[in-house]
This record gives sequence, structure tokens and C-alpha cells, in this order.
Amino acid sequence: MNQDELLAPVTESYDENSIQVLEGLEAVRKRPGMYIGSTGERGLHHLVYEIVDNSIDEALAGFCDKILVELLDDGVVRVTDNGRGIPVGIHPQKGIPTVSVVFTILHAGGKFGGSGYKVSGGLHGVGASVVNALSSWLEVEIADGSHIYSQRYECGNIKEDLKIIGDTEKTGTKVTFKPDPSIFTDTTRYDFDILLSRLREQAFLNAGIRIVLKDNRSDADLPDREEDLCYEGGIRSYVEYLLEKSKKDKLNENVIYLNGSQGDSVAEIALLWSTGYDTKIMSFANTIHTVDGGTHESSFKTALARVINKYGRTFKFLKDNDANLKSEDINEGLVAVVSVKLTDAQFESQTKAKLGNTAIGTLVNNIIAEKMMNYLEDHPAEAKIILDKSIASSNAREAAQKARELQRNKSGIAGKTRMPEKLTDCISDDPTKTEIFIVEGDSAGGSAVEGRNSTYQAILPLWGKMLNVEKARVDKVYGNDKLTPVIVALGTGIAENFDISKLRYDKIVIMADADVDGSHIRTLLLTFFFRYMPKLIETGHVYLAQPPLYRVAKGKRYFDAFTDEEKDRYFAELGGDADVQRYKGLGEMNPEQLWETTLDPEKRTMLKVSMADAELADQVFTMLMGEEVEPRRKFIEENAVFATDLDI
Ligand code: 28F
Repeated sequence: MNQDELLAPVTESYDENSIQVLEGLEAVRKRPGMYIGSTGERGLHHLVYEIVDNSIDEALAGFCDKILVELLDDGVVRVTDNGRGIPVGIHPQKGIPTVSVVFTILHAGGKFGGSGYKVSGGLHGVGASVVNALSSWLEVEIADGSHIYSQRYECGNIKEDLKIIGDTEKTGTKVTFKPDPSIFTDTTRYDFDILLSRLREQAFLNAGIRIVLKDNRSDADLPDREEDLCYEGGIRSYVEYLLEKSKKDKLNENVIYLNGSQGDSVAEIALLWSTGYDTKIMSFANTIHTVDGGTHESSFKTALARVINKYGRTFKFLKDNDANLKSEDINEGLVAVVSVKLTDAQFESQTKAKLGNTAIGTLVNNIIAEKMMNYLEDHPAEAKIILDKSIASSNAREAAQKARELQRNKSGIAGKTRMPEKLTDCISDDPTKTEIFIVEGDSAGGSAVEGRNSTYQAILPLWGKMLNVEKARVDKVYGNDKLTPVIVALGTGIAENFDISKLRYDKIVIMADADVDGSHIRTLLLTFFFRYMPKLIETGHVYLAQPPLYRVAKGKRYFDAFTDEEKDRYFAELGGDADVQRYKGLGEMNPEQLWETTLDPEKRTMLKVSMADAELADQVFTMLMGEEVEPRRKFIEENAVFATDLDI
């Protein structure tokens, strides 16, 4: 049955008419889920969005710039805007005030040739009547520049004629409603933060519109809250906001903003790269978040990959026989908002969260192909940062792939895996008692082998002499299979093949000097563990050895000092005339010294690496992947320490 059949011929009296209208809204009360998705918490909040959407439509038409949303006692919500006010004149077809049509006739918007707005979010004007139908009561007040009009409804029914309640010079619409508890049986309690996040999104997507959210509920347990949301930068500000929320740093300094139009459709795109690896692409159609993407989002991704590769080839970031960069490499760290507005949005899928219009995909594609290319050409320094990052991501991905293949080949061998040549294993194979020391350099490795407890302590020297910091890119290290001996010795495998039950040692101790090269080697290993064996850290198996810096001795008494302060203290304690010997590095200790200071479980100091450091390692990794040598070196120096719990 369509709406025309439901409606009686128009008469002057709304009483008669409203009986028919009632039938229309009764359908909404019978099957609320069809109109607002659910009658749970989501549906409850949806009511507010429907009303606010009408104000936003008025704002997009250029007549409103402020929207106030207030939460009142008893589950009541009030939305006020300073638009033109919903028309109060008699509707030519319905014979009742237009405002009454808007609130009591289902599909009012659709029936009269859309909402009257070119681009509209929400349900195209059906929202007001749906909210009315699902409210115990709703009151609308309209200021038209001379009078204030008011009308009240209950469960969607007109309760009184539209009446004038005062004079005014202002214009605008105020809607106050109480969601019907007999419909919203789960909850009628509004969550400030849920509303805030959706309203903030709307404020970003509609640049310059001011939305104020106020909590005026008098509950004792609620603090008074007010949020004033207005973003002149629109989706540019949105990207900045998303980046700040991710707690990552910007990779390129400026948000790239591109837009274009085709007929009545417009598309705008804002993007920025962070130093992280997550990708955040948010797409919207008519300010509705298209969670499942659609033509606008997929065109964006494809076109972006194409243009980055094209730029990379033209400006020789990619050699002739290099493979193309993949989308996943380019998208690592990407934060982007794609917002399209179109008159005839077609949503696919049950959830209506996927856009189907093909023409808008073409528009987005053209914007990226032309304007992004121009942007990169006009900003070569930024382009280089973006290309370098994508290439580093690609290298890391390929290296990880290699490591996985290696893993697969290894696990294909029957029987006991052959241990790396450089590993001097311990005698015990009790994985609750054994320890492996990953030692920087061959000479320290030699001393460690001689000084260790051979029953429980295994030694694995790495790298021979440490690579030059400038040369030792993390991705190169992975690529050169430098970490293969570690993977094989630990026995667990990596990434999706990781199996903690195969771990061959209880403690994995990274033993490196307290200098820049040493902190670099720690960074490399920890980063590798974080990314490919995070469980190792989570379960507390990874440690950092702490070799002392000084020995302070007088006669037969001596102390090892791990910091300058400690050294000074011991020096004073021994009477101020003790010998102070500076340990030059692990490589220069003899086996006995190494045992006493670093290996002996009774005397040594070790730091247990915690997952809380994951965030930091995450940043370090990205920094290490960068091209710039100086910030990288500085960063490593400043972030040399990775451990929190002291474990003696
Ligand atoms: C708190 C909720 O709903 N604001 C609205 C307007 C203004 C007009 C309008 C709305 C007429 C026939 C569709 C005014 N003057 N806030 C709101 N402000 N609706 S809703 O018109 C609705 C159309 O059906 C408006 C001239 N044109 C439009």
C-alpha cells in the first residue's frame, strides 16, 4: 500500500485528516526497526541524528550556521537551529500547516520531490515524522522573523492546532522530544560520548557549521558538559584530528586537500601520512559514513596507488625493473577522508553502508589522477617523503615475506632443526631454565662463551662487527637474513607461524654496549620481536643485559657502577682515593669480568622488556626506515632505553 492510498482526500479539518496520517505513522510504531535500524541504543541515538540532519540540510542550503543539541531530564532531547524555520503556511495539497505535514506524514520529504534540498543526508525528510512517531511527545517551535509558532504531538498524533505563542525577530526551529520508553525498551538513556562522536563527524563534514552539544541533565552523577564543535577546515581538520587521535607523528607536514565536481556531485579528499603503519580511510556519502566503502573509496585507493607509482617512475624513485608499489605499501600510515555529496546516492548492502554510484567513482579517480599528480609535482620534498615511506614499507613487507618462506622451508625438514653455526648452545634442554645471550660482536661472543655457565647459558654472537649506523637500515637487516640465526635458535617461528611452546630458552637476553651502536642493535632486535614475535615480550621472556660502566676499586674492595652517579657514590664511599676503571665495552672484558658483571644470575642486573614499550619501538622502527640520517641517529640516542621493570 503506498502513501496515497493511506491518505484521505484533503479536507480543511486536520482532525479527519489526522486519522489517516495516524495510520501512516502507526506503521512506524509497529515496525520501528525498518525506519531507524533498531530499537536499541543505536536506534535511540539515531532519533537525534534525524532531527539534527534536518538542521544540517538547512545549513547546507546556506540559511543556518548554528545547531544546539541539549540533553534534558527524563530522557528528553532538544535540538535548536537558527535556520529559516520550517514553513508554517498551509500546505497546498494537504490543507494543514506544512510543519504538521513534515511531522505527521511519513515520506513527506520523498513525496514532494525530495526534501527540497539538492543534497541531503538522513532519510530525506522522512526523519521528522519517524522521530515524532517514536516519541511519547514532541513539541516544535518555529520562529519566522515575526512570530513564534508552536505545536505538540503525542505518539505522532497532533495534540493541538499550530498556535502563535509570541513575537520574535529571529528565525529558526526548535524540536523537543521524549523517545517513547514503550518502544525503546532496552534503554532511553542518552550517552553523551556517542552523540559527541557522531556530531563531531558532522561538524567536520560540514565545514563552518557550529554544533553545540550540552548535557543539561540534573542527575547527580553527571558532570555538566558542553562541547562546541566548529571546524573551518572541514575534512582537513578531520584528518588532523584523526592523526592526533592515533598519537602518531605526521610524516608530511601539510594535509593534502583535493576537490572537484561533476554536475551536481562534489567530491573532496583530505589526506596525510603518519609515521605509524595503520591505515585509516574514512569515506562518506552525503555525510553518511559508508563503513563498507563503495565506489568512492575503492576508486580513491586504486587511483592513489596509480598516481604514486606513476610519480615514482617518472622521478626515478622506482627503477625500471622494480615492481610497482602495492596499495598496502602506499597506504601504510595513511590517514584520509573521502567525502562525496550527490543527489541520487545508491546504497548497496543490508546495512546501507556501501555506496554504489559508479559516476562518483570516476569523479574521485579523476581528482586523484590530476590533482594529486599536480600536488606531488608542486611539492617535490613532500613527494619524496611519501615515496620513501612507501618504498620502505614495500621493502619491509618483502623481507617479512622472505623470513616467512625461510620459516616454511625450515619447518619442512624432518627431525631436529639444525642450529645456526654461530650458536654455542647450552647443555641443558630444559626450556624453563635455559638462557640465550644475543651478543653484539664476535670478540664479546668469545669471552661470553668462556665465561658463561655452560649448563644453562647459550651464546649467539651477531653481526661480527656492528654495521655502521648510517648503513644499517632495519629493512636491509631483515633483507640480508641477518636475523635468521636468532629465529632458528629460538625455535618458535615468527608471525602467524609463531608457537611459544617451541621456545627453546626461558630468557632471551640482548647483550650490547651502552653506546649508539649498542642501542641500535637493541632497537633492531626489539623491533623485530615486537613485529614478528610480540608474544615473546608479552610473556616476559625478553631482557636487556646491563653491563656496568665503571669498576671502582681500592685494595681488595671494589664496586661495579652502572651509572655516573653510582660511580661517584662508590668513589666517595671508598674514601675518595679509589681507582676508577672504565669498562670500554663488552668486547674488551675478559671472561671472568663478563661472568661477574653481566652473566652471573646472582650478581647481574637485567631489565625485563615490557609491552608498554611497544608504542615506542613502533616509532623507532618507522624512524629507522626513514631516509634522513640525522633525525634517525638523534632518535636512537634519545630513546636508547627500552625497559621498565628492573629484574636483578
Ligand atoms: C531542530 C530541527 O528541522 N530545521 C528545519 C527548515 C527550513 C525549511 C524546511 C526545514 C518544505 C516542504 C520540505 C524554510 N523556508 N530543525 C529543523 N529548517 N524545512 S527543517 O523546509 C522543508 C520543506 O517540505 C525551509 C524555505 N524553505 C525551506
